Amino acid sequence: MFKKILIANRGEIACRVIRACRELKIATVAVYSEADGDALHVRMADEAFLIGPPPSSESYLRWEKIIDIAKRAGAEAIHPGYGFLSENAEFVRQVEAEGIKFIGPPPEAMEGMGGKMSARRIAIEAGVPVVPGTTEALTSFEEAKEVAASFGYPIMLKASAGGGGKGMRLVVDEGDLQNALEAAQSEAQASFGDNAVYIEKAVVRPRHIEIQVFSDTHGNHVHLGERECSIQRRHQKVIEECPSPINSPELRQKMGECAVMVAKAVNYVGAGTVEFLVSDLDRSFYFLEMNTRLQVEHPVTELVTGIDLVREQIRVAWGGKLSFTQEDISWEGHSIECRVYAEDPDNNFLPSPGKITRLRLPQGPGIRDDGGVYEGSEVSIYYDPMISKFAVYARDRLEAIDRMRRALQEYEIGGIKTTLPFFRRIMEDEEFIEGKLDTGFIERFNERKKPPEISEEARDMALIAAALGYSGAKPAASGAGQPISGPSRWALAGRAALHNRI
Ligand code: MV4
Repeated sequence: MFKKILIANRGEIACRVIRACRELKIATVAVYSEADGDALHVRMADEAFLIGPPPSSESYLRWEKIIDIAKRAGAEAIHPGYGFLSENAEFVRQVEAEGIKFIGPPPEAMEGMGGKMSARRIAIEAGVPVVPGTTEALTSFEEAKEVAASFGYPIMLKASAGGGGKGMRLVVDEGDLQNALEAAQSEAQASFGDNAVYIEKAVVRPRHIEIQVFSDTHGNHVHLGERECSIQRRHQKVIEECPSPINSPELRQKMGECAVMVAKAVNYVGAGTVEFLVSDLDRSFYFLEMNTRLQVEHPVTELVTGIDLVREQIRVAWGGKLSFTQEDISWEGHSIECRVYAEDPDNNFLPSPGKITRLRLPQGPGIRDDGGVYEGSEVSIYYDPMISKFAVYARDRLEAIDRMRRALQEYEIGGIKTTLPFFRRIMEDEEFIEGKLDTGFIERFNERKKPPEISEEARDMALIAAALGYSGAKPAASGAGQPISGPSRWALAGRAALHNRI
């Protein structure tokens, strides 16, 4: 096994990888920017090296410096985490040219899946259903008009190089096509230096469900089931769960087989994720893209399958065979993860950097916190403001929701605003509890939670009712528990006293 690994990342994912290394008795090398001298990953690693100024373009993306440190420190492998250099095929080639193992897929697999059009061609070739559409860049408005008419509106224009919704437009009829095409192309050019845009038929109210795949260098390819990731805000996942509320053994098997077909088609190695859009109407599913990295939301799969994906990544990079076969994998219980961000949910999710003056993590049954901060750490403006991923595990979905509610009450982060209050509200939401999830969930949720436009008289009555302790709230539909609308009064009083707030 490797004796020493360099982690080319920061925050919670660097900490996650260091934890796996420690269990494997592998020494760890951290790299850090000038903004991260006191960061948790630096404290956790056996060694740490400064790589440059705070902006990631001058630190975490400087691959030549990172490779140089790996060589100096004697690291035999580099784990890229997610983001930063994790899907950069050129980086992989440079790492391997120095005789260092890259913990991830071969560069050819990254390139094959790197562009949406190329990924679609590979999936079609493999016999996997893709959303009806084209696989070549549009060359003119006339062509776009013809193609769109042949598929029927609504259609989506998508940038081949796209990600995060950039260069993507929904077009509901021909009248909007020309403007949308020009906008998508210029956005794609500006964001990715590539104006290639193609057409897909739009799937109405889709679910975003992805399949975790794993491959080794001995030709074994397996899947570890699905993650439901429909709850997103501005193309950022917010809550993920496993299994999907619409899961059935048949659907999992069908999607799993398709995901494995994609992995095989690109000679995949390591942990990967195949994304699908799933129609709520008939549960038909379509390949969307493949992420050639370990994903943020991997813990929900780990909790339900019992498999440590990072440990397995390291084993596979070393050249070992997968430690399990497809038949060995089973799914037990239900897991839900909330991404805790240093953002103000009551102010349009404005980033809220600053010092974490208080941190109290939930404890007790069925809890997992993948954090990257500690009490006293600074949340910097330079990087993604996700400070922790918080997951619960229970026997079934309703028990998991009850557990998440309880845990979110225990969870306290002081000094900065976080998305914790937002999650407390979602866990009380009827649509969420019923598992009616699609990519429009957050938007509808925000509409539902908007304070209603009411007369002053009605508002006064409501205020009086509130003061008298009346509540119009319906009990939530959860099986086990009663709805919890925030901490109980004794808890609040106790906490306030503790903090000298009273
Ligand atoms: C779609 C779609 C409907 N039909 N493609 C958004 C980001 C990108 N990864 C794919 N996206 C979508 N592609 C077709 N043909 C709807 C979305 C979409 C979406 C997908 C997943 C999660 C959230 C979303 C929010 C809006 C739109």
